Amino acid sequence: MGNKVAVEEQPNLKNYKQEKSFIQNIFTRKPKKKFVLGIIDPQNDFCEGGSLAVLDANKIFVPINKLRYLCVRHGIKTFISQDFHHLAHMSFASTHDKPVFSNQKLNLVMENGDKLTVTQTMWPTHCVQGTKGAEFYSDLFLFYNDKIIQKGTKTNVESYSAFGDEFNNQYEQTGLYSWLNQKKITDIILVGLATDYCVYNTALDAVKYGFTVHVILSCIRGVNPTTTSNAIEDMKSKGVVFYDEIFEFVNKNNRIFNNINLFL
Ligand code: VGL
Ligand code: ZN
Repeated sequence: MGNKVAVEEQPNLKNYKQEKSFIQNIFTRKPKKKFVLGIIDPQNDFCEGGSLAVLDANKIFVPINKLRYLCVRHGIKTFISQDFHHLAHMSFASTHDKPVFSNQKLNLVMENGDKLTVTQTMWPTHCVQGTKGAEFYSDLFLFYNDKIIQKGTKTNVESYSAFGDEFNNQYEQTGLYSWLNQKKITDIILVGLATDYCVYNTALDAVKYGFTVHVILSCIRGVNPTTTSNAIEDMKSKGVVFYDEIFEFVNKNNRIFNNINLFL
C-alpha cells in the first residue's frame, strides 16, 4: 500500500524525463557490433615437428577450440588463414641460397613490371602448397562453413597479413577485406600463429581498415621473444584490445554471447 502511494506521488516530470532519456538512448546508440573469429596460420609447419615450429604453438589449440565452440553456438563466423607458398617463394632461404633467418636485400619484379627493393627475412622452407606442412594442425576443429583465406601464394611477394602483401595489399589481395565488409563485421577476435609476424601484420591491417581487434594471449605464440613483445606493445599502442585468456574475453564481451554463464 505504502509503495503504491509513493509511485503515484512521483511527479510526472520525472517519468517524462526518464522516458525521454531512454528513447534518446535508443536513437543515439552506436550500431551493433558484429564479431568474427580469425585464426591465423594454424598449420603443421608452425607446430611441433614443423619446419618453422613456434615454441609451444600446440598449446593454443585447446583454448582456440573452446572459443570456436562458443562462436559456433552464438553465430559468430570464423575465417582461417593459410600460409600457402610456392616451392620457390622469395621468403625461402633455399630460393636464394642464403643462411636461414638472415635478412637479405631482394630486388623484386612484380607482375605489373614494378621494381621494388625489400629487406626480407630468409625463412626455412615452410607451408609449401600441396605438402603436409601447409595443412591445418589436426587438433584444430574445422567446420563446413569456415572461410579459408590463402596467402603468400605469389612467388615474388611476402604476405604476412591475411589481408594481403607487404605493400598495402597492392600485389596480393586475399579477399578477406571484402568478405568482412560484405558481412558488416565490426570486430575481429584474432588468434593463431605467429604473434610477431602474421598475427601482428593482420592486426595492423585490420586496425587500418577500421575494425576493432581483440587478441587473446593464451591463443597466440610468437617466433622470437623480443619481436613478440615488441609486436604486442605496438599493437597495444594502435588500439588492439588484449585479454589474457578466453574467460576474460567472454566476461568483458558478455553481450555477444547472450550473457551466458561461463564455466571454462
Ligand atoms: C609466418 C613467417 C613466415 C607466420 C609465415 O605465419 O607468422 N611467419 N611465414
Ligand atoms: Zn610464410
